[in-house]
Amino acid sequence: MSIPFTPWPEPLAKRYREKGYWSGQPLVDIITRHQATAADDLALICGERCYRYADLDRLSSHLASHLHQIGLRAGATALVQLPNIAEFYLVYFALLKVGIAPVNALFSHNKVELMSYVEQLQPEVAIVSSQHALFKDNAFAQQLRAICPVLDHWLLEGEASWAHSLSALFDSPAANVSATDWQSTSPDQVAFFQLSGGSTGTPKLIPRTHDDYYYSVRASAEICQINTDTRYLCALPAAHNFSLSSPGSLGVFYAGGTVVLATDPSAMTCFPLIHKHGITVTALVPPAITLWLQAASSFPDYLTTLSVVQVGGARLSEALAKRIKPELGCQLQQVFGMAEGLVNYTRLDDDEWHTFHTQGRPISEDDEIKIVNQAGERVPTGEAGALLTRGPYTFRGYYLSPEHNETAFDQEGFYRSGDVVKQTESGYLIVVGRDKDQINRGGEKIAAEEIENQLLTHPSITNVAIVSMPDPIMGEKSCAFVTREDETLTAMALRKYLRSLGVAAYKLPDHVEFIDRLPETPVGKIDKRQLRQLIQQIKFKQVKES
Ligand code: OOB
Repeated sequence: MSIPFTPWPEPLAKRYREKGYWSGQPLVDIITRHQATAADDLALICGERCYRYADLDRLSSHLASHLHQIGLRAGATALVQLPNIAEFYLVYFALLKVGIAPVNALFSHNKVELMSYVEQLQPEVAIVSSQHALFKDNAFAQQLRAICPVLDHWLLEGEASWAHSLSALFDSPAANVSATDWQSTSPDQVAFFQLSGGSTGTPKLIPRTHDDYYYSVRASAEICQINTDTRYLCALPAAHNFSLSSPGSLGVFYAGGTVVLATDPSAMTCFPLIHKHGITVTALVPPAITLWLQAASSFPDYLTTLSVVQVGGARLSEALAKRIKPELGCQLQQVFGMAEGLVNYTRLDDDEWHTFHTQGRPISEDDEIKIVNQAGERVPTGEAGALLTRGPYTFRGYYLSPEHNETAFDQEGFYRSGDVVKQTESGYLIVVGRDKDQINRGGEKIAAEEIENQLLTHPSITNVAIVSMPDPIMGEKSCAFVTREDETLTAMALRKYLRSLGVAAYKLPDHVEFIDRLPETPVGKIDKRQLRQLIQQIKFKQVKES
């Protein structure tokens, strides 16, 4: 049984193979390749726990044997939700070994997101943590089971009695199962699912094949000059495409370096870890960089080993970009990527202009970039337009979403990223805006339509539009413009309502404006441009008055 996905057209697939991008290796090769030569090298540090490459391989095989023993086979899917702990990688590699494709939900995800993933994927196994409020008892697990009758197996990290303990499954292999019994999926098939930031009503899943993802990991490790001496601090959510593969922990494992896990990207958490473990590289979103810059002078000597800090996920201002070297003492690398595929990096030997002013250039010479105007025609170099892309590691279709895929791709199979960019003569991209209906809250993506749909289920709300508003730290925050039937409905009640539905906390509107009527465009659509201007005026007035 194989997992359905939209394949690349054969001529392109042939080209990607011939050029060596698609190597025909399964993703788990990232750790198994070290067993002959570097099994004893330090791979992962999580708190006081240290894992060598041999340990990653052995422990993930133990879990793989249990997954096999309970009857799970290649072609199945899994729901995984774990915080930044070593088990995240052990589980990931175990699932890859037996050919079960996981979706790795963010730990900040809540009922709404998990229900949507489970509904779409129909996983047979869920691996979750009792640290998460949803899994303190089995009530929510039963709700998931109700929408997914095949979800028979629950493995729980942490203390709770209602499911099998995950940690026990690492202790020893299952009886009568050996590594020759199980098999990963074929390298040209789906390895796992990435999460789309989304701009539609339901969160979309991105099938990633072994071939395409492994290429992006190898090429990223090379561009970022990762080697056995690299000590990478993973401070963003481990499942995010940036911290997983750009080059992320997988790039570091591939190159034989060491990954150190941080629970969160705050300076208070990260600076002592950098100091203690001699961290050389890390990846951050712009709001975290702002906080690091504020804290750095109070911690002299803590960051001396740090040589590169990557910043991506949202636009980094030039002003911040220029402060990184003098104040943190390390080099900046800008990263503009997406879970759907395309990743751009400024190169470590770029001049200052490219490093400060651009968001980098694509990984591959076979990443095809199209920048078009509203009529869909290519714009001249240097002019802004909508970014479309296709290439050896950019997906060709969201999971089981034929209708949405019709509009998400153009006739030639280029993915419409929803970003508005300019390309320099030197081939670098500058992100200037967005034409997708999404709020980028400091790297966390909110699909406006998803939250609007949730709010429209409230009996007192007659209409709603979610737009971004500028924020000095987060870059953007979210603002809901609401028309209501009941004048007593408050912003607090509305947020409470969303929380009761189980929407992830970061998606709750930061600000609510009640309004008599939502402005419309000449064709009768809600005029979000006008609303974005309106909230800026309101905020500006409030600042002036205070
Ligand atoms: C990364 O991935 P996603 O899937 O969470 O978000 C992708 C979107 C992009 O389409 C763009 O709108 C925005 O996030 N974005 C940036 C950016 N990096 C991402 N906007 C401006 N400047 C940047 N440097 O965010 C992601 C995936 C892999 C590597 C890095 C980031």
